[in-house]
Amino acid sequence: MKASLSSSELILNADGSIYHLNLLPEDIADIIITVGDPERVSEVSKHFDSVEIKKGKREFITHTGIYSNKRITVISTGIGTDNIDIVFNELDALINIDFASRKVKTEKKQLSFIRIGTSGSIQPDIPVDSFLMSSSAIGFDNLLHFYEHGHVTNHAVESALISYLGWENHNIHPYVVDFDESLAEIFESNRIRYGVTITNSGFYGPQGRTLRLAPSIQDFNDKLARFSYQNARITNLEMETAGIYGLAKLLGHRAVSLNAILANRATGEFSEQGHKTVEELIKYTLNAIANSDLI
Ligand code: R1P
Repeated sequence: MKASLSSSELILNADGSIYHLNLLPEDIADIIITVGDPERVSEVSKHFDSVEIKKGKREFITHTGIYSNKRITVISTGIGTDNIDIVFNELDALINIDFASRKVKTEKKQLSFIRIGTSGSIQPDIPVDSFLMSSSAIGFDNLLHFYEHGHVTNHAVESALISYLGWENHNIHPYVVDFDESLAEIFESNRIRYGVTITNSGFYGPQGRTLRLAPSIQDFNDKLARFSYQNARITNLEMETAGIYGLAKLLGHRAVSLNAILANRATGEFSEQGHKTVEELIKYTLNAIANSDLI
């Protein structure tokens, strides 16, 4: 007999919805687009043929609707892997835990997650306004280390990076997780380049930006940009992808992360048409979903 989850572990609101996301099991589709910015949710759902659900709480805004015969949910995660922890555990609970009995279901369902996010390139040849799919993500945040089997990682790259950075005894232990290849195929085209994405726990110091506080690691981004392993190099920095890839893998879901490159940290440029670039990535993603066998 499986134990029931207590009220303090599986927290439900008075209407039976899950605690932070404020959603009921029937509110979500099997195809889920995640975006960071809550305002980007309607930028996606404005393209839907119809919208059946609009709900939200805090930074977690959800719209579910139909686009070209596909039922799709778009949800904002806000910024960072701490929020990814909430969004992925609660979305998974909506489909894989029976809320009446509070027990994990025997038959698990798989979701397909597509992140439409923004990111900064650290390579001069990856220009602003380009699209990049993260073929793997390196987490410098610590999220995955709090889960059993959280080491769902590519150990070879991880060891090479730790040794390259001289971080054998450092208090940050990077974890490396790959995308889901079968899901990635849907979004392939000559418009998309592939890259290795670093996910970090902040936007300034952790991404090598200095306003008033000096960084603890000198030339951090240049150092990362020069790392190479079996012809792969680190291409860009953002704040969610490693958490998304890691939790998707641990929970048995599929995930890819698509990045609109808005900054080039190597050349110091920032996109002058960021909104248009994100809009193009949204249309690109929806079109790829429409032409796929995803259901
Ligand atoms: C920082 O400005 C935010 O932008 C990027 C980072 O990952 C971080 O969340 O992604 P989003 O535009 O999807 O939020």
